[in-house]
Amino acid sequence: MRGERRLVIRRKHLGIVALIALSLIAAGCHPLTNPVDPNSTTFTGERTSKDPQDLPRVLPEIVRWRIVSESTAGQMIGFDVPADGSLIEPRAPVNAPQFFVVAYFAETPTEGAFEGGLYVWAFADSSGTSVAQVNFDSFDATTNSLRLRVDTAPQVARVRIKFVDRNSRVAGDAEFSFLAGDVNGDGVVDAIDPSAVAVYDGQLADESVPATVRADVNASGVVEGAGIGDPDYDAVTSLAGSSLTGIDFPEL
Ligand SMILES: [Ca+2]
Ligand SMILES: [Ca+2]
Repeated sequence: MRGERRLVIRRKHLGIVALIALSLIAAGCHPLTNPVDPNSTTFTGERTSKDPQDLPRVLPEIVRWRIVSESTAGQMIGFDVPADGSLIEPRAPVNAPQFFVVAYFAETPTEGAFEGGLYVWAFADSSGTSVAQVNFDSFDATTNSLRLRVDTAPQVARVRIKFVDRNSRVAGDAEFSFLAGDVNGDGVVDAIDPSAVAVYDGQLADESVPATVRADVNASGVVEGAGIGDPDYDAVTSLAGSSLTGIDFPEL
């Protein structure tokens, strides 16, 4: 499934447009015509092009991606998403909404930088019919990060997400996978995964020890998985048999 949404962050945009229009009127300019031939030797203006690569990038580059989930204690805990697509998100959180994907921009987006931009996503599962929705959640000006909420996150899927600006220039993209119960991250849920939970039984999910976050399969904030009857252990055993084998990353 592929989807896309317009970026809807607007800050004083209408005011800026009005200001520019008034300035052009005051200067006697008309913004829609250019009397100078761009191919003449006297042309000093900036050439325009339909090729996005020739246009400036409006949105800053995205330099970091994370996937996080809110624990029952209210903490946002998760993982950095490496560029090689190797991250497998193993959790099946008890809380809803389930997951947030966070994109960190290299610098503060300029006024109106989000105007006309898009984020695009695609999910692929074994049947090709994953129906997850990705919705804008918030923008944090302190960390220059934009947070997307993944509703009805699939338990087995390959995912791609991309941001493009109004010039169709890519600000950044990410790929990762969901495989609930794959605590050791090898792409299958089998008999090894419950033992990977049991190792961390009783420990808090701690980002400085990513294996504890992986073992906290229900994202409660603590690993409860010594054996049968413990929530994280039971969650993994109930998911045994699922796999990412044969599922390719979708096109965007
Ligand atoms: Ca596994
Ligand atoms: Ca837990």
